[in-house]
Amino acid sequence: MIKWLCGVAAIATLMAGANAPALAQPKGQPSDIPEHFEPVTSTFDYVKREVMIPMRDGVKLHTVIVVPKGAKGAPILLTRTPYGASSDTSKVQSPHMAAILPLGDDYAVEAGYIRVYQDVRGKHGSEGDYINERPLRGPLNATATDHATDAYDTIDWLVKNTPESNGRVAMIGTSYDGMMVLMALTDPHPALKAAVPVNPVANTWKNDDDFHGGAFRLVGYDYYISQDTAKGEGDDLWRPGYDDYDTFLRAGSAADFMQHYGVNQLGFPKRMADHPAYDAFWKAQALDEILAAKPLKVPTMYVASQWDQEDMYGAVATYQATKPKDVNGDMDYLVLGPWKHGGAMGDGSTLGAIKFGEDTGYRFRHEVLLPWLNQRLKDGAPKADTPAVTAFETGINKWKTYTSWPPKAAVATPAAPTISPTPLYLQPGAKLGFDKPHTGSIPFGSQGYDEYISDPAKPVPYRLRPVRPTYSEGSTWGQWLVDDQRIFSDRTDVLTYSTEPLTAPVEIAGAPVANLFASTSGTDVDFVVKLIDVYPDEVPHDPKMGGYELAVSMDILRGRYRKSFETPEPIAPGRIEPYRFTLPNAHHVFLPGHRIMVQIQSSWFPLYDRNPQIYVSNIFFGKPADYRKSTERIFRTANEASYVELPLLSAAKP
Ligand code: PG9
Repeated sequence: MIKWLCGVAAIATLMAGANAPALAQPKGQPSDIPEHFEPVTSTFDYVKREVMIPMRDGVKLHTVIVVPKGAKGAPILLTRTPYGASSDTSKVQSPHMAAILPLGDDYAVEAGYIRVYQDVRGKHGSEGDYINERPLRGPLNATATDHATDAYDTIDWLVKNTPESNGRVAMIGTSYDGMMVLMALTDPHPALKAAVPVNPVANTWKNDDDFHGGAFRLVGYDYYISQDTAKGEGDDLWRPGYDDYDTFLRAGSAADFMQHYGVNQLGFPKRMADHPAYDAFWKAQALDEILAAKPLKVPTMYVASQWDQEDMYGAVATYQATKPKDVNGDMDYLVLGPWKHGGAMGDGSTLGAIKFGEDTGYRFRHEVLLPWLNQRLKDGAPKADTPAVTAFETGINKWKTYTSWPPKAAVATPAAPTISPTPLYLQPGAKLGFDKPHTGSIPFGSQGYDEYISDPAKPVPYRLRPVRPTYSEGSTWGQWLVDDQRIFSDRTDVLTYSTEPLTAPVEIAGAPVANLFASTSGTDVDFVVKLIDVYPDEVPHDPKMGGYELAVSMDILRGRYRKSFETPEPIAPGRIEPYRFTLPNAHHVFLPGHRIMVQIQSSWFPLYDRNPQIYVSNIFFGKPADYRKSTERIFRTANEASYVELPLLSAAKP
């Protein structure tokens, strides 16, 4: 039809051209695009306002305020983010507030909260300079502003300029946004009535994001390329191939990778390379330690994920550091769920192959978080009676409540259970058991250790290859902690120990602790310890889970930090030394018929950079010739008994 009309018009023009003088070309025809288009929003159930809020130093921060239409006396829920306030408030174009906001805001929309997102200074629509993880005012920040003052000034402005509000504000945020919540708590505005740091970055060196046990997370470089190369969202880090295992191995050391890919132009990655140990630089910004030294002023619900692939440290550590100050028991709360990073704010029905029997994220938001917030934010809301600790127990898929974390009671009762730290020992024949090795438990003619060769030229992958880039399309990065560990148990550079099938449940609540007695033929070495639940060979209701090796808790220690995170020390070749390190928190039941497994290895690549295995002053700058094979021995004798200490909830041994 259009074609036909065009044809007719063309013929008409031609004919006109043949018989008549040429028509003057019309000048300045009005554009079809109006100078200002006014969207018609009268049917919308919300009003969206975009404002620039002035901070005390004159810098203005871009803030999006979404108000339920007709709201009066409504509380405000504020998130400060480096990831884009506009995108957080425009998931789709819709007349419905619930549709334009992230899924995890469902409870707040249903309860009539005013939702506010703000770009932190220097990012997206906000003025000012961007400093990644800008330290609080003090030795590392000589200016008069930080994220605490920006939160303060923002809240001050919001309560004075949002006529629909009741003057009460809560802050919530996940990960970096969770760190913004923690920073606001260091000097809170009086209108800040509740805080919810979800998987917050509290201590970047101590197991949040970039360092674990002193080993450095190579795969984090993607984050800095997309986050720190542009005011808005930067490009993804390019790749020469499909498998990150090859990409990182070919690059060499972390510094070589930085140079090859241009990461060495960025401030924060450079600062990390300059501060490989837990020195004054990291301590001055350790939010768990900073908040522990401040009075508790704002009720806070810390939200942790059992399988947080990024920030598994911050929530529990900051809760535990601040809880002793909560003398009346109404300031500090902890929730531990069966989630990945940020999973509390999504659909928490499954994680990878693991099913939880319900949408645990939805239940948390509606039945735990919302009543707790309402009590503090809404006029006349009922008391929520939130327990100090709410934790989902995986294995049996049940929510439990406790008065402390880990659960401790002077006298244990079913209502107030307590943990007893219980060693699960490595034993001869690749076995694990609760009986301590004793003199004579080593069969005649065999040694009291197991050994393997760790070769930095062939590091153990952290997941099945090809390892896809962290944030690539369709990436399953968020579920790598629940990957089946079966593919590693028969590698010759991985030691694997397991119990017999259990005859009674083994229930843990808290942080398992790895205790190795080990020697190396080199002068530095990493140890990775994995605590694994091995499913029975057959699982009739879910056949693909037959024999599945589900990691319940695992982490890494860089040997040079075995005595002190601040002062690294070489290892004497061949000397047997203790290596003790805490694994991430877990609340799990190993069920009858299952087996408990421990895997030990000396690399986890390319999640972490390779240890050269000879002592160099800064591993970031290791040279190709520094990377050497070494032999690791893990001891299991009466005097040098290696074990994983389980936070057993029932004192009874299986
Ligand atoms: N875990 C992310 C991050 C924060 C800070 C530095 C690097 C990564 C995040 O999701 O915000």
